[in-house]
Parts: sequence; structure tokens; C-alpha cells
Amino acid sequence: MTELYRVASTQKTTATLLNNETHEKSHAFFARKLKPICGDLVEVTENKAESIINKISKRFNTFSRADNKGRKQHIAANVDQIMIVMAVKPEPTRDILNRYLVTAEHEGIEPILVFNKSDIDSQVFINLINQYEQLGYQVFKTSKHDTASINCIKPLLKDKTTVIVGQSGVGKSSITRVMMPGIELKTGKLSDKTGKGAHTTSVTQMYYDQGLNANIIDSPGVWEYGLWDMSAHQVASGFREFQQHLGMCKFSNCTHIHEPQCAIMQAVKDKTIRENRYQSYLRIVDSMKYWG
Ligand SMILES: Nc1nc2c(ncn2[C@@H]2O[C@H](COP(=O)(O)OP(=O)(O)O)[C@@H](O)[C@H]2O)c(=O)[nH]1
Ligand SMILES: [Mg+2]
Ligand SMILES: [Zn+2]
Repeated sequence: MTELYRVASTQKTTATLLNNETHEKSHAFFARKLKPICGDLVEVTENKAESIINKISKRFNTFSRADNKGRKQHIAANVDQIMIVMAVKPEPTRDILNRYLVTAEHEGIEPILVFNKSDIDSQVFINLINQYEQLGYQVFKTSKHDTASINCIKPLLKDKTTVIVGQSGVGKSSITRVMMPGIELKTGKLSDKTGKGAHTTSVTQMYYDQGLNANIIDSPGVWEYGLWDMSAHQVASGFREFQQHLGMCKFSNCTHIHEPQCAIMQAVKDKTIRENRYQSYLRIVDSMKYWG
């Protein structure tokens, strides 16, 4: 009988594994060309004293980002949800949130938006919260001083694998501590200011919480999040409210930037698409030129 394991973290040629049934921790070697990532389901061969990963199961999706050349770099596999934590302090930028949402739409990862530190100012995010709720996203307002506000999220995590992202200091550890008292997220030190340090992949780590039968994947440094080289069409289809208008532009290859009779630009005029989302779309598409 082959037992299945889930990769909790990887080092150069070894991986920390969690038994898929018992959740017991173990370690195994892998051949470099195999390239397992956090969240992978793997088969292991016991070889004298060593365990070796011999097979990676087909991934149903990946959570990825751009490497420093704009190529898609896989961070974690088989992810159900992404919990995007933002706070009154430090203030988030809208484009980062939208970039995460584009990835989520692409990979079929369910986003959960969390606006934390509401005790400092409960009004500042009202517009943002309303806007994203209207788009159909699950949005929560939390404070670490209000356990009930955090406990509202707990049922969503049950039996799932969730990636948690957010700028350092927004309260990821604080929130996780309330929802999953048994685990302690590591503090990730990055090798450079951009957060794109060489060690970024190796600190991505999956934790199992018995209470919720849930995994949480912490990937410190993902906050400076860049999308890999995508076409305008791919970016547009990652904006949920654009989807119903796509295919209705005069030109089938419309980038929705300057073309005449563009259904997206018309929808912005008609206010069925918010100006700030469209402007964010333009900036994201524009940023793709750096990957040229
Ligand atoms: N006022 C306030 N402070 C918070 C809240 N959540 C976290 N903090 C504080 O923010 C700092 C960073 O929190 P931490 O959980 O380590 O953030 P992380 O870097 O995202 O894991 C700590 O000093 C926390 O006590 C909150 O809801 N309200
Ligand atoms: Mg932390
Ligand atoms: Zn168009």
C-alpha cells in the first residue's frame, strides 16, 4: 500500500511531509528535477534508512507569482482558498489586492478578504468593504481585540487548505492564533527589501490544525506580489465584473485600453464597472511591459 503525504515545506533536496491520514510529520529526500512544492501530494518510497519522494500527484491548481524575470513561479499547490489580510495600518494598496484577485480567479482559488485592526478605525475601509462585497467576494472586518469577529472566519477554513497573505504587521499571526491555537506561524526574514529574496520559496510552509481539520499555508514575503507575464485578456478575465462584458467589444482582440467601441470602457461610463477597478486594470496591464 502506498501512503500519500502532503508537502509542508521544501529545502534544497529534502521536504517536510505530513501524512495525509494521520498528519504525522516526517522527512524525505527528492531528486532536484522533481521540484515538489508546498501543498503537493506525494508518494514516498522507503529505501533502507531513507525516504524518497518518487511521485507528485497532479496538481489541481497552483498559487503562483512572478519571479524576477516575469516567469510564473509556483509557491503552493492544491490550494482551496486565499485569505488576503489587510489592515488600517500599514495601509494596503488596491492594486495588490486586485492582483491577488486576478490570480484567484485564474486558478479557481476562493478569496477571503480580511480587513483587520478595525479597533483603530472602523470607518476607513467601509467603501472598500462595500465595493468588494458588491462584487460577490467574502469580506470580513476583524480586530484581534474582538475574538468573535475573527471566529466568524473559522467555519470557512474547515477541511480546506488556505493560503494566508498580507503585508508584514497586518495581523496574520494574531488572527491565525485565534482561529488555530495549536500552530504558530514562523516569522519570515527576507533577504532583500523587495521581498523577492532567494529564500522566499523555502520559507513557504503549510501547517495542519486538528481542530478545524484544516491546512494553512504561510508564505512570508509574498506581499510584494507581482503577476507573471499575462496578456491583457487574461488580466481582464481576472476582474470578475468585466467577465459579462468580455467578447462584446468591436475588436475580438480588444485590450480595453484605447480601442473604439470597447464594451469594458462603455461599462465604466455606464458605471457598471467602477472607475477605480478599471484604473487598476490599466496599471496592471501597463506593468506587464516590464516583463517584455
Ligand atoms: N490594534 C490592533 N493591533 C493588532 C491587531 N492585530 C494585530 N495587531 C498588532 O499588530 C502587530 C503585528 O501583528 P502580527 O500578528 O504579528 O502581524 P503579521 O506580521 O501579519 O503576522 C502586533 O503588534 C499585533 O499586536 C488588531 O486587530 N488591532
Ligand atoms: Mg506573523
Ligand atoms: Zn474592449
